[in-house]
Amino acid sequence: MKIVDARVVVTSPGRNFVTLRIETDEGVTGLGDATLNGRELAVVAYLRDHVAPLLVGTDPHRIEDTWQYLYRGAYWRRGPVTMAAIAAVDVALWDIKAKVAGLPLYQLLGGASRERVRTYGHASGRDLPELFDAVRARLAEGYPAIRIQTGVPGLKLVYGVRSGALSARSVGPAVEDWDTAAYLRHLPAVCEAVRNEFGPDLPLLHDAHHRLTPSQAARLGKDLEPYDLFWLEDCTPAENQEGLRLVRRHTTTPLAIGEVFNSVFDYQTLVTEQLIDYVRSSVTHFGGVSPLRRLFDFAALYQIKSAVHGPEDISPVGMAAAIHLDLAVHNFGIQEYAGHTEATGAVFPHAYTFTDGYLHPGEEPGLGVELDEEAAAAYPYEPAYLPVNRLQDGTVHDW
Ligand code: CS2
Ligand code: MG
Repeated sequence: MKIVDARVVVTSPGRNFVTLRIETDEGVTGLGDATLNGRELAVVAYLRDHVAPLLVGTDPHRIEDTWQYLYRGAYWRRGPVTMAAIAAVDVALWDIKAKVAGLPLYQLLGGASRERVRTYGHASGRDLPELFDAVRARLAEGYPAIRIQTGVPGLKLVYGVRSGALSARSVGPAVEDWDTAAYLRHLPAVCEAVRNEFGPDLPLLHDAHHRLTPSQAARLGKDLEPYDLFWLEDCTPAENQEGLRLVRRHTTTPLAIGEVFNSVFDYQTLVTEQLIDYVRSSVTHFGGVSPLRRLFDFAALYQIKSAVHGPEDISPVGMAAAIHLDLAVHNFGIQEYAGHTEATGAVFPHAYTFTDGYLHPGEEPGLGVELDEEAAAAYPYEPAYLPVNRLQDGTVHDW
């Protein structure tokens, strides 16, 4: 079997998605997600101009060799653009291999380790009544766990809250405002109110979105201990992996990190020193199914679990790959699932199901996702940026 074509399809059914389609001389095709929110066209160029020509004529079954060829052969290793491009190739080749085998991808990853995949959904509100309504809505949809994000008194636009657009469709980035002291004062009271309203058992998650120093993160983790969070996510920018030592010394609140990581080396200290409890990378941003499975196996040595990143900017192709992995790996933790628009579902018909808060990849051979290119053509790319965060004095802060 030989690859005869590798094409990049950009479509924007509500938000931009970048998809790689690989075609073989035996008519079997594979799909891979290459969406990098806010920098999509960089990955398009990387794939279209530098990778696709190298794939034509190669054997699609040689997934590991192709991965190593693209990773080591580029010389300039790692980084979100490179690894999203390599991920798309890796996933498309796994899609092809599983289709040829006539098996859903999870069967090639060791088969099912569970019956279904537990998810968590997003609930946010500018104030408590709005937040409570959102939690109730997620509970009504069956979510077994819920991430809570809230406005902060005195701030206009805050990450994760309805008016804080995730992928602002604008000429330039929306500007959100931030005040760490106000946030640190406010969040514990929000968690206490949610616990009082919804009880002690509902698994609650919160995403600090990289905004705290290690000592501020330590303080917040400690302040939230009475509310028994399932996790506190991205509590501090974790490129400084050693910073998590300080946090871990002061709090037992479980920690989740890694959605912006694209290499196992980004996690090395965090995992070997057990500084975190969940690894958050997505298939799309970590180089594909092949390296993400290796990360999960590495994390398992330290009793750390998977928690694949799954917001709306991971396409149904990337989501399907994640769900196959989630079903198969032993140290599965939880899967983020924000769902997609109806238009996205029409562009990417898929076999995976979301039922009462749990996902299943389905039994279709391969990933179980198709790309309707006619439908995709109706949604041309639109420039879109992620917001930028500024402190009250105008200083750029982590978003
Ligand atoms: C967030 C993401 O889902 C999460 O945990 O951190 O929504 C993140 O803000 C977006 O993926 C950025 O594109
Ligand atoms: Mg996050």
